[in-house]
Amino acid sequence: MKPIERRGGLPDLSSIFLLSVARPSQMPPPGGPGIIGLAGRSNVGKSSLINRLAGAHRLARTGKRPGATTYPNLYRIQSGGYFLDFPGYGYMNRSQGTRQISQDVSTALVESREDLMAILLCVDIRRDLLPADQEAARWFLSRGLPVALVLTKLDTLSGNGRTAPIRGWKRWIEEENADGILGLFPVSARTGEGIPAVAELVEGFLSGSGVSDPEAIGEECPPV
Ligand SMILES: Nc1nc2c(ncn2[C@@H]2O[C@H](COP(=O)(O)OP(=O)(O)O)[C@@H](O)[C@H]2O)c(=O)[nH]1
Ligand SMILES: [Mg+2]
Repeated sequence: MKPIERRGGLPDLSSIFLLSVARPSQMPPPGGPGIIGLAGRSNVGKSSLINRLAGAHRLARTGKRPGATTYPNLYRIQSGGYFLDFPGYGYMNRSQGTRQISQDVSTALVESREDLMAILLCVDIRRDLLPADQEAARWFLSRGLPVALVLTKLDTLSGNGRTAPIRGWKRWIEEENADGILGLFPVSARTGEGIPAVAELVEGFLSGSGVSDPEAIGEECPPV
């Protein structure tokens, strides 16, 4: 794979939208470049994060309407790799049937794609630790997938307001004591704060180096 180029010191993750994946057979054949999954409740800022990482405004559709994304959306990172944006869990306004189908596709992809390298599990920094988020993290980990906890919308909280949620998640990571947890990544897609750490993480996985020292990543967190 050709090395990921850097723009002003940041990995260049420019991407194009490929397709909404209704069936696993629509995915690129296995054995190609790695895939980075994004998961989280709907409206948490997954699409905005992709846009920010890719350096594009309108690549992934963002909006306030929960559940607007039914199927996982696949983006190709030009320098090699993919973003796979899973539909938000916890949305209520889809028919049971559609919800079931889209979950089945997501589950099938998580269980079958060995080229899925890591999950960016997005959590709104203003929300408490919700059972759905904790269960999702455990589920990905149980399938051997490393999970980075991305705390989104960092700009909505001031320095002091950030302390409690970051502490809460740090405590949870300690209690969980799972090898695959890559650390906490507070970010704002709006201001770009925290984005370089996530871009470096993505680049690390796509260039095959993965993350050998999770402690090094933990230090990217603002001091609490
Ligand atoms: N303040 C703030 N709002 C954000 C941020 N990221 C996303 N949003 C807003 O949150 C809403 C949902 O974002 P979206 O990316 O569509 O979430 P998704 O459903 O997880 O893909 C939109 O109104 C975004 O403008 C952020 O970093 N800061
Ligand atoms: Mg979205």
